[in-house]
Amino acid sequence: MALIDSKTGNIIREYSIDELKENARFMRGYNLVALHAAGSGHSGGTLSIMDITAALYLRIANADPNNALWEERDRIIWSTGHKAPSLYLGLAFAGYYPREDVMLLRKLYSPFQGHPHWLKVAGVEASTGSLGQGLSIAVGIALAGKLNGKNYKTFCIMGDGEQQEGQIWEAVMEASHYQLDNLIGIVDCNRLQIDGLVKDVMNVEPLEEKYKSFGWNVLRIDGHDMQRIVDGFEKAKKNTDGKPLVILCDTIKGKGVSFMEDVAGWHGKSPSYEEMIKGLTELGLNEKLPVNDLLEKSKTYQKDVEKKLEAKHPKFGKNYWWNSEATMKVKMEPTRKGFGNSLAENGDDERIVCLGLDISGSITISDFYTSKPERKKRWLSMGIAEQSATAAAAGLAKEGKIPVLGTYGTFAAARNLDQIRTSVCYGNFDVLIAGAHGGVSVGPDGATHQALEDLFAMCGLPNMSVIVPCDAIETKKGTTYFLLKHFGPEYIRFAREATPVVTKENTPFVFGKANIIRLRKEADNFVDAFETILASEYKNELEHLTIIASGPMVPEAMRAAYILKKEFEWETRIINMHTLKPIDESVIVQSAKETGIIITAEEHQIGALAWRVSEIITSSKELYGLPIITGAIGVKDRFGDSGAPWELVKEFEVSAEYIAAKAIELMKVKK
Ligand SMILES: Cc1ncc(C[n+]2csc(CCOP(=O)(O)OP(=O)(O)O)c2C)c(N)n1
Repeated sequence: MALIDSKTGNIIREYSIDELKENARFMRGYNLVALHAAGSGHSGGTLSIMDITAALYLRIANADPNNALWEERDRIIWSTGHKAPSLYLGLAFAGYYPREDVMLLRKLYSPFQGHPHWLKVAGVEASTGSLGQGLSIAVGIALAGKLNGKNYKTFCIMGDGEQQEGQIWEAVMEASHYQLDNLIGIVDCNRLQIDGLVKDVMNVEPLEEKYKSFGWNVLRIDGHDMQRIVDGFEKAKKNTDGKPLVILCDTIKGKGVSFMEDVAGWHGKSPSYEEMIKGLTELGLNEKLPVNDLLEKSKTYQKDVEKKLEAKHPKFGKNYWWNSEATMKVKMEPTRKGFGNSLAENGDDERIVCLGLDISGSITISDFYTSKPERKKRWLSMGIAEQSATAAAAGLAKEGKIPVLGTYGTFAAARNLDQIRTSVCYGNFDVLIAGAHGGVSVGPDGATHQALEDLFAMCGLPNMSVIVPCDAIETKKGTTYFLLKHFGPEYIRFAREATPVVTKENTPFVFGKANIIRLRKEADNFVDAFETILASEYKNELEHLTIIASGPMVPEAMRAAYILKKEFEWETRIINMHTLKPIDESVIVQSAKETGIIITAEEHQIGALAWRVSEIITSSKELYGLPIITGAIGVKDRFGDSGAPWELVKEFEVSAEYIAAKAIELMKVKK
């Protein structure tokens, strides 16, 4: 069977092996153009899975593109959400929507998010992006199929690196226990993951024996030989012996584009224009795709996005955006660099061990050993297995080590939350956890990769200490403090994107004590216009209002203070609350009393900072009866979105302009 008209039962179209090959080739071409237009994304894994995608969506799976929720359809779950462009193209080629729509990949407000969301695109069966969860979803769908007496098959596409997630093996057990012979696992065995070869990062082989020993049927095929793919899938669809079946597909990462093939560096990279053309030429498609029209579609959409964003952004007398004019000039550097710099500088202490979670270069944890190969013996690659690595870190700490682990904030502080709570915090172990790529400004990867709730949990855990540094320099200071001067569970949260550097080497940094930042004068460089003083040494200057900010919101608060001074002559007290736990209570109480207006600013769901500040204000005897006006800037109870980092800062209303607009609103009610 294949693509079916669900009303009549007639087959819409049948594809021969040669036609499937040809479609896979074109899908690879569209993939390159979409990734180039997006300016980010995953080239390697989308190309390795493309032949399988073509076979599944055009010939193997029963589906009706005009009735995406047809009850009898086969379900396809993409556990490897980062291969979303292949999924989108599979659906487009099957006729769910025009192929050119995929050119909106990873753009703001677009249904074609960096990782698939089933509520946004017809034909997408599950929202994924956090690896290791798809097979469990597939087990649920297959179980429901059995319970409901349905004949559909459930396919689940996984990566070989992804097999390192323990949850996969829980689902493998469940499928076998419930005799789910309506479930077909597919593993894209391209032998690479982000940090290198799967066998070096954390060996998962022999997969065949492993699946068999869990009671599964196993097929191993060449994932680029269309005839074998189709034969394998047809055999799998006939599987009815009470055992689930997995197809291990041997593939090449980057398949079809010579300079991408087998190169780990192409995992999460998109091609430049020249690389796209080179790739299309190799695929024999340079003259065959409407490249200019496709790129035009993406550009036109992008222009509309920018217009929409600009229309909603609060307006002032002039443009105060970063580097818009000489006085707004700042140096931008990714905060994550400070983390790597500290590990590189302080890693000689033999007690320090760093645990890699397969995203080591990007979050800079690998700087621990890059220029000091002798430290490699203290580098523990744990694979994509955040939960086990967290508890292993507790074990290492118990035996006197100082373990450091880090990954995206969502996977560093949510995926493994119970392990942090019970194994690390309850035991009160000296484990440093880095939540990298925090906030919406991680950008086009979208909602699944944007840590917006991590600080609720981390600040809520007894024994945990939390630092949210405002720039690369402060990230280095915070990391060094946690590493060498502090004992206990520690969470440091920093961003991916380059953000303004607003502190200097000699700026005070005292754990648990906030800094006060004041705009003093006009200067050539934005940062030089400000003075920073340790809060405990600050004398009241009768400012009109206070902004309490943490992380990358500190530079935004400084810009807001600049806007308010220029436009209204108002003086703002900015508090850099770099330590969220333990929070500096006295500066909050003092500033509430002295300025009467407190605005909090956090790149997080509103509350990690705002609610704590409110609680301190409302419960402080010193403030009883005083009219304190408060406002909160942060994400308003929504999931993130794909988009460029600074677009998201605007869309999620966490820019200086939103802080300034809030200040104007509150100043109107201040007596
Ligand atoms: C829970 C979780 N941890 C980490 C990541 C970040 N990440 C995205 S892709 C990837 C590597 C996946 O490797 P593999 O499964 O082999 O996929 P492929 O090489 O085929 O792209 C990682 C670690 C994630 N998305 N989810």
